[in-house]
Amino acid sequence: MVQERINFLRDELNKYSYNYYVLDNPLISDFEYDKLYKELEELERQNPLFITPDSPTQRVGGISTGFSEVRHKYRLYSLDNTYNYEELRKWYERITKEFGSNVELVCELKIDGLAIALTYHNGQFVKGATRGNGIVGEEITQNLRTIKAIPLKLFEDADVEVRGEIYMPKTSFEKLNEENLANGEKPFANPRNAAAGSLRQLDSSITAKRDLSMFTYTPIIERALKQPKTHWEGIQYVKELGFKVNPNIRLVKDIEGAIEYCKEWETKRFELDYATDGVVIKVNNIAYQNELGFTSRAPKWATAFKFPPEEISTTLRDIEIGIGKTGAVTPVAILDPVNLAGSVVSRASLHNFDEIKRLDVRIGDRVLIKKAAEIIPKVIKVCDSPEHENLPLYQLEKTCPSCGEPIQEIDGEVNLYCLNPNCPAVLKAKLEYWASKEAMDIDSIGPSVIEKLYNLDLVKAPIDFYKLTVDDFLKLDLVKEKSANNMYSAIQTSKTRPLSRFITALSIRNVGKETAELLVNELPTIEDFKRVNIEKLAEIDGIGDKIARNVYEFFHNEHNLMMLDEFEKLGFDFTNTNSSPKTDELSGKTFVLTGTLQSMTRDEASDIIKSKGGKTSSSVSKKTSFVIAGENAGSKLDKAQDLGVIILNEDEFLSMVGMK
Ligand code: 0OX
Repeated sequence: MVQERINFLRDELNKYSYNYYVLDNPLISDFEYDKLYKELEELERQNPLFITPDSPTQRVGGISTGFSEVRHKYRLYSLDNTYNYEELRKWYERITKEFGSNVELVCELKIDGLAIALTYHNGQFVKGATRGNGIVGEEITQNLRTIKAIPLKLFEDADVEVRGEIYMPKTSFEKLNEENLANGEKPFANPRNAAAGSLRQLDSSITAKRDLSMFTYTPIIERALKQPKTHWEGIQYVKELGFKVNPNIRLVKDIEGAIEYCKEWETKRFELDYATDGVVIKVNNIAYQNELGFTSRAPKWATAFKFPPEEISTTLRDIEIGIGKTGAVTPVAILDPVNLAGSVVSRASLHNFDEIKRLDVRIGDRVLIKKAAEIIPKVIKVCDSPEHENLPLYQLEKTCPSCGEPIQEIDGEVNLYCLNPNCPAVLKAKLEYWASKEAMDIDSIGPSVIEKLYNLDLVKAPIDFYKLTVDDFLKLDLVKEKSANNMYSAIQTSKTRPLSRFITALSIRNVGKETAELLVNELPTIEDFKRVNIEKLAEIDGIGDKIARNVYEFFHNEHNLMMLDEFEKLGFDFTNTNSSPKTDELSGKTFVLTGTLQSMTRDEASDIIKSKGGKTSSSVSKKTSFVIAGENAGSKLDKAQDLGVIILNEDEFLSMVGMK
């Protein structure tokens, strides 16, 4: 009896949830749903043996300690893309050459979310993973189970893998950001980041509270009642199995039909409550797809038309001067707030003062701003207007807004600098960089804590972090015992970071993470840094004269040497070079990475090389063993060709390191 009631409630609730979240067709009120849900919850509590994994009460799991890596059964390929209709026609021509004219195409909106893969066994959801690099992703099954548009059980007892895009509706994103701001938390930059942040929660009850959904777009049917012969049929079939599919998908006769679809959605997309960044066009016939196959990174049977990057005009109200950790002065445009690509923008990059001169930007101008792939928008031009000529020319600041010292030029550098070593803006920027992920990675010490510590005269230089007591943190407003303890121990932990991190954190001009690693490879102890001369430094592969001089000067400055001694006395472990590779198969080989890689970032590729005993360098020379060239590789690729250095594409590199 009870079991029957439990089964009945479960099936009813699943039906209502499916209608609401997948079909967007509510059948009952929230109140009625909640009433049935509570009844089921109570019955299950009394009869736990009758709980099944597909019960709506079983969507939220526990807290996990981390996400494990999973190798995808089928690789998740990338997509070739274009901003241009002519290229779409050329792509189609190559296809019709093989199969005759009138090859049917399927057009889908390209959802700007996170690609994931879901595995179903005997109709049950068993595993969900992020795309990762397309070969290996992260297992996030627990979190995906909380998403109501993802069925826990299919309408058929089938074995399938589906891919799709997880997204957060624009309205939910705005609401979440309002809540974050009200709670003093950082807002997300856009719905995509909000969805990604929600999926990366270790506590699945947090993911469950976020309004996430999923559109399914790739069915891989391993065992089921039907085996679709076209992509269109496949999409209809996954709908029958219980998945949510974007309603705006369209079957067209040829490329002109697809172009019409792109034109239509270029403007209509702003009416949608989810972010889209283009149209995916796929050959409908699966036999044709199989014949066309894949390039090293993408299917030949699909391509993406990307919507042009959004641009919008607004008024430039002011130009603020930012001062970086090396004293570099960077101008930032302060704008009348405008909505651009789904987020409100009130600041934009102006790069440097040469750029201001080139664009002839004047305060009060109407300017065009653009957001492409990068998150920070930039000013791209001044809009024509009769007022422009009457506005005063922008006058370069002569003194640093933070310390009042003169702003200066440095030979051979585009940037201008504040060279006052005691400038508060420079000191704070150095402290922020010291604590950042890239450098000493002191979790919980962010810019606002640093501002407070600085203003209370508790920290003026990185060494001061290590003299703080728990009581010092309690002097900061809003800081309670628990977070004071956390901050204190995060600082202590950072003492054990490898030497390359410490060298990075020092903010030596032109010495970033990668250069610091090159240096530590050759100079494994801090004593080596103190002893080495300029000539020896400049001989290190990837280290030019300028960097050699900066490093030498840093380690021959009396104040800096005293500071290093102090670090050592405070218990810093400079012996941790962390350069011992896991294997030595690439030992003696130097790699230069150039262009955009598809399956990983350049930093990740560089980590792989180092873990196998190889070295990376930022410039190509005769000593370079291999250049790995990604998309849009530029002058480094040309130089490699000139010097006869071996050039690898991404796939060749992946094969070399055993990842393909
Ligand atoms: C999307 C989307 C992404 C099929 C072969 C490579 C990509 N973001 O909406 N990818 C695909 O297709 C795969 N379709 C989509 N609709």
